[in-house]
Formats: sequence, C-alpha cells, structure tokens
Amino acid sequence: MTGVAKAVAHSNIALAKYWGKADRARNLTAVPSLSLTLATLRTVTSVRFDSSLPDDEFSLAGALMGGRPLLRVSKLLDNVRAQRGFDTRARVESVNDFPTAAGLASSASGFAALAMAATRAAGLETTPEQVSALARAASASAARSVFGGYVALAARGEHAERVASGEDFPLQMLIAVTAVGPKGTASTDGMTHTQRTSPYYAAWVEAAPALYAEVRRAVETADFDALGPALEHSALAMHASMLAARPALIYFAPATLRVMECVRAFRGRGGRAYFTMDAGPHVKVLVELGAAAELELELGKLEGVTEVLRTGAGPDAYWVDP
Ligand code: 2P0
Repeated sequence: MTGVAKAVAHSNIALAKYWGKADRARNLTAVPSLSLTLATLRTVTSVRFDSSLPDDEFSLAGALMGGRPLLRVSKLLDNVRAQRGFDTRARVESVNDFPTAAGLASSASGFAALAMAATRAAGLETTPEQVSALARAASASAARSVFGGYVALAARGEHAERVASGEDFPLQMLIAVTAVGPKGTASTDGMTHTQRTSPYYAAWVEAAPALYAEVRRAVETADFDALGPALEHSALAMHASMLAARPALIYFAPATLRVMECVRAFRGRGGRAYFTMDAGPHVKVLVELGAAAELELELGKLEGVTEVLRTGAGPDAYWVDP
C-alpha cells in the first residue's frame, strides 16, 4: 500500500438526463442517463492515508471543508476502508480547474477523481467499473466521469459504461455561464423534493427511458439531427417535473431563456445547435465543430452571459504522480 495517490477526472454533461432515485440508500438512479465527458473541465484530487490523523480532512481549492461535503467524502473513504479492511483516516485535497459555478457538475468530476485516488492510495486492485460504482454511490453523475467520450448509466445501474469515444462523434460543447456563485438547491435535495411533491415526476420517469433510447441510438449512429431534438426534450421534460414541484424548483435565470432563444434563432437561420441545462442557470449548447466559433461569439454578447466556455470530448479519468 502506497498510502498516497492523485487522480484527474473530467466533468460530464448529460445529454439524456438523470433526475430521481430508485433507491436512496444505495443511490441508484430511477432513470437511465447518457453524458458527454468534457475535455476542459477537470478536478484534480489527492488522497493520503495517514495514521496520525484523528479524522478525515477535506480541502477544496485550499479551503478546509466541514459539514455535508466532508461527510460525503468520508462516506466514500469508509467504503474503501471497509473493502481494504483498515481504519486509517485520510487527507483529501481537491482542486477544480473550472469556475465552481452553479450547475457545472463539480460533484461528477470530484467524486470520480476521489474514487480513483482513494482506491489507489488504499492499494485496492480495481477495474474502472468498480471505481465507477464507488463514485456512483457518492454521486450518480460521478459514475459517468470515470469514462471518457459518451457514457451511459442504466436505471438502477451499479456502474457506467462507455457508449462511444469522442472521436467517433466529434462535437463541441459551449457552456454559457449566466451567473456565478453557489446554486440555490443542491441536486440531491432537488430530486427528493421533486419525487415527493411533483405530480409530473411519475410522467418524467415514464418518459425518460424512451428519450434515453433515442439519444443513445443517435450517439451510436453519430446522427446529430436525431440527437439534438432528443437532448433538448430530455432537459426540458426534466425541468417540467421540477417546475411542477411544490414549491417549484426554478433553475432558470432570465439569461437562461435568452441563450435558449439565441440557439433557436441560430437554427432558424439554418445553423445546427441544441441546448441542455442542469440544476443551475447555465446553458450548455452542443454544436458541430465548424459552427462553434460563430455561435460562441453570439452567446458571449447576450445580456447576463458572463462567460462562454468551449470544450470537446474528454478522456477517461487517470492517475498522475502524487
Ligand atoms: C445529470 N444531474 O444527469 C443530472 C441532470 C443534474 C441534472 O446528475 O444525488 O450530483 O449526488 O446522485 O449526480 C446531478 O446530480 O446527484 C445530476 P446525486 P448528482 O447529470
């Protein structure tokens, strides 16, 4: 056992969305999802098991964390310690190289990097599927960040699986950042609230598998014209279930709608681009390489858009020298 390891994992954005849990205790998802891992949004995490530590320590961008973030990290470490049969506490240091703005999926890359680093630091021999299952138990979207390219997680799936590589279907994603700062409602809480109070939650769970199948087929055949409408529908159907929660979960900012309108106008002029959004006000736009620069400029001019990030498909999570 080396006791120390460091890993890099890339964030991902779902094209077929996950929202809702089939099993809260085990964190199994109620619907299947499919995402694109992103090249330029990364988390780097190091784990050092140290027998002199009385408790786990977790720092994010140099700031020591407590409360729920520390508990979630400790829970994943407990899982690793139980598998390895030891009780040593760890120091975890994590840094995101993208703005940790609301809805930029830092928990996906964060828990994937933590699962990678923690298993290696503990000296566990693991397959990528086992690392993905460990990450999934902490945060379902993190299961997908263990793999690069296009990645699926089945409903009630233990781990994610790769569907296609980024080279198989090369697309660009533009992330229109519409606000900065922590988001209003954490995803886990938002899901539970939607499940408990939204009369449209059952309809979402019923509709999601067919949308996922549509997205998956389009990715497997590299068919952008089929993918686009399906991914927009998946995001908006998910948000419809949130809007019908009581009280409503509204992640839209005025600029969110401006970006969507801009993408629709771009299509109206013959362009090909499609939007999606998560549990935050930013809008992610999938576009072909040739049209990305033009649309990036347009989005950057919109009122309320503070920044536009541009990225292609990212790789599998990997280890680096600690
Ligand atoms: C997704 N999201 O498929 C969906 C779309 C946000 C909206 O997965 O409770 O942080 O930790 O399993 O993975 C965000 O939820 O939630 C998410 P938990 P997670 O990307």
